[in-house]
Amino acid sequence: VEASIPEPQREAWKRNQPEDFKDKDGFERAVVRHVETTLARSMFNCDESAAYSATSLAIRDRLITGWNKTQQRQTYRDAKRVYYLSLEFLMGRALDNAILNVGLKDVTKAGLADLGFRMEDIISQEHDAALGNGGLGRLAACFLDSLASLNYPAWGYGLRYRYGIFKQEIIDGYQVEVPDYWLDFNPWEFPRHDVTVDIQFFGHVNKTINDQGKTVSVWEGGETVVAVAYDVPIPGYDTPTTNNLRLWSSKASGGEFDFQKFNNGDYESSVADQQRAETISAVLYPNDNLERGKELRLKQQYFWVAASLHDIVRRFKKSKRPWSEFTDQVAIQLNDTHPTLAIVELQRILIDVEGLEWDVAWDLVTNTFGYTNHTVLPEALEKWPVGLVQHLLPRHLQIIYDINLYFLQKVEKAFPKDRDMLRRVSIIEESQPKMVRMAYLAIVGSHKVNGVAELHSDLIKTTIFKDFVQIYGPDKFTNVTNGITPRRWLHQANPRLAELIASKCGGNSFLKDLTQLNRLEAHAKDPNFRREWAEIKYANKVRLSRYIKEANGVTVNPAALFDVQVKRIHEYKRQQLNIFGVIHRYLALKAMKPEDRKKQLPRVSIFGGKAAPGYWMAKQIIHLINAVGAVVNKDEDIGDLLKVIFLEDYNVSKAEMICPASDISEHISTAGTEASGTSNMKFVLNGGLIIGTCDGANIEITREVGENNIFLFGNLAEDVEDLRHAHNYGSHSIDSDLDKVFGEIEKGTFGAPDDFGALIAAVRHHGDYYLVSDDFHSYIQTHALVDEAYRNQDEWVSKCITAVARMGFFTSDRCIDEYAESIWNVEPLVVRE
Ligand code: 4GP
Repeated sequence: VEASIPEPQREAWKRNQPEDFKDKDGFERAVVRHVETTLARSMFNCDESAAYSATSLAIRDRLITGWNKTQQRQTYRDAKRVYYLSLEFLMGRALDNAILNVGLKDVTKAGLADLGFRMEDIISQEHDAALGNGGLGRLAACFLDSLASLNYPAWGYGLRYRYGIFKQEIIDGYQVEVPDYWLDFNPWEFPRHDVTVDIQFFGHVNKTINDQGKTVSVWEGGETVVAVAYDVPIPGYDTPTTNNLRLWSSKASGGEFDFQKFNNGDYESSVADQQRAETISAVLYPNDNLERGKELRLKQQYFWVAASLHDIVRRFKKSKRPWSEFTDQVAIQLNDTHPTLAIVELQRILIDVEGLEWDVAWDLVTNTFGYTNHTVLPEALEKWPVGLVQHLLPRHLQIIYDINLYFLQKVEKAFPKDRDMLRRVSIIEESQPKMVRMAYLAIVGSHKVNGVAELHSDLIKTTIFKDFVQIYGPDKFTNVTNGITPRRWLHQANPRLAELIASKCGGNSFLKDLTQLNRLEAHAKDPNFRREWAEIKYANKVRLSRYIKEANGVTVNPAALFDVQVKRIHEYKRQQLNIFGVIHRYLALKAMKPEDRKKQLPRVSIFGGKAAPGYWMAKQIIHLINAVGAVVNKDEDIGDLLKVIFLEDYNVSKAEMICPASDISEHISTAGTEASGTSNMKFVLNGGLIIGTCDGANIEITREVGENNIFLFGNLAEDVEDLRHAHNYGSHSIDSDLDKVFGEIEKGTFGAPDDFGALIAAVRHHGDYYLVSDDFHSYIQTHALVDEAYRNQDEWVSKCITAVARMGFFTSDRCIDEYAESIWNVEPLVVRE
């Protein structure tokens, strides 16, 4: 308010508002101006990278005006806002998305052509913003796109990691990690050096008597680190709404470094303090579905949560409303348990700083938060040692103990006969050392808990959170099946298919209302439409084949069936099942007479994905895939019939090229382990079929597209426990075909067998926890069905078209509307231009 221009001078501002360019000439003027003034270059030294920079800056100018107006509108109307707290936002590239969302595709394409560039080349100059590991982070990015596209007043809050997910190199078949320094030139962020928050760590708690004679806790001492805001504009599709993603960066308090120490000659320690502060936001932890319990990670969590809450509370207080209206103004969603400390921090602010009574404060807190669970894997459930929390956040630990005390008192009253219940549900696990169970804290501190697909939401209610359903009743637990943004995952990734679809769906409105895809169904058997459809798929496969040639040096036949599994490498996702299946296929081909072999359908098995650097088994899987590829790809008996490709450094922009080129993709997790999966949706939406287990969103995809348009196999979630039990206590006989595969590996066909011993032993000797052997036969048989179905191309293409026509449900727009209605109670802000 203090910085606002007085009324009499505002006329001059209004007269001089920057004008948005709308046509090609305006675009070109903006690009040339940025090349010459912002970049200080000219037509004599403008390479593609400079053209990318200038194009981004030109488009960015457009975004900023929309962004400013959105912020003004949201402040003015002061409606309830939703805050999405996520430690990961896997955004990918921004330029292409921004061009599409502001409706300047044609203008940009034509303008760049005039200036001597191809739009595709310029777009591919951009480095991915890779501030996430996998599904959880990419979901957050899709949600931001939908929130803006649907005009919700929403903010994302995250950390501005200096290093995002590492870059993967494959050297001699092994994964090697290389740092990803992505901030060299990033036109998509705005440092807000005026928006900072002091964040306290360590110290101690004193009790004092305040003015009103009340005993209050004061958290004192310790050290302070400064959070600086960096804002990233999030443009909605075909709407003036441009929301904000605020990422926090850490820096030392008191400026660059401590001048006192510096002047006293203690250079090293003055610089060391500064570096220690900056370390907090330096690097993304590279684990997917795994928590490691490192102190720095807890520091990151508190740093981010405290800065975000400070911002949220400040914005609320600006409206001068009473605290009782807090939940009419604010909804906060916790993306997994990583931001759970926000619950404790808000309670602390309300009772220690704002002086509210515990119960009044706690009521506000629980009505503010919603918690989304993304996994049932035990190794992913966050727990922090009590001692560590005590040391780092002494006041927060006290509050956690109080939350737990009041909670357990209620439980005891409601379940007086179940003594063990208290031990089971306590937020503090009475182990050695004692641990804070973050998921339980998140449940107790939220009004809604949701899973991310129907099966998953049912499973959390019957397994990990069973007792809490008893305590709170079933209504606190709900499901919001995941979705994806069709803007990026159809229009941007597959422009030709999007155009073909638009020709049958009455233009691009399906991008805003994906259920309109159902108009395609009428054309599923139209030979002309099928031909056009198949041509686009083929062209996308040609593009991927070229990339494979360039990246892997292997020539693949684009007419072959492309079989793709790209996602994080994880035992539960079972890339090992896939590669064992590939070996089985190879052996079968080798055993055939040449004349029979000729009749087989050619296949390209494509893998991609990163393993967490500390996940040894996952790295063994990568090595086996590459070892098999090295043998198969140069086997002259086999030729085009089978190729095995591992694509290095799988990321969002590569996914945009890979999804449109797939015929069949693999979503083959052990039933009950994959919470939802979202790439399954991307592949189907791009006109590929999927082979999958009855797991996660595969089940709902089947419901939507129909059983004839998906290849399901394997054991069901309800049988997994019994099977595991039988492995451990009965005799576990290995599937005979799988045994042959193991025999071949052990013969040394794919290099030193010792390298792969652990993968085999996991199945043979260590209980086959992921049911690889149990599902192997059904997996192989189902792949035979895939081959058979693919031979009938007309039928196959019809299936693909039908499946796409029925994918409307899986847009993230539907998810966001569901969250808004059933969890956040927020409404879109109607935009009156
Ligand atoms: C992932 C789940 O593994 C995946 O099934 C789901 O689709 C995705 O979240 C989004 O909900 N979980 C993680 C994680 O990425 O680190 O727990």
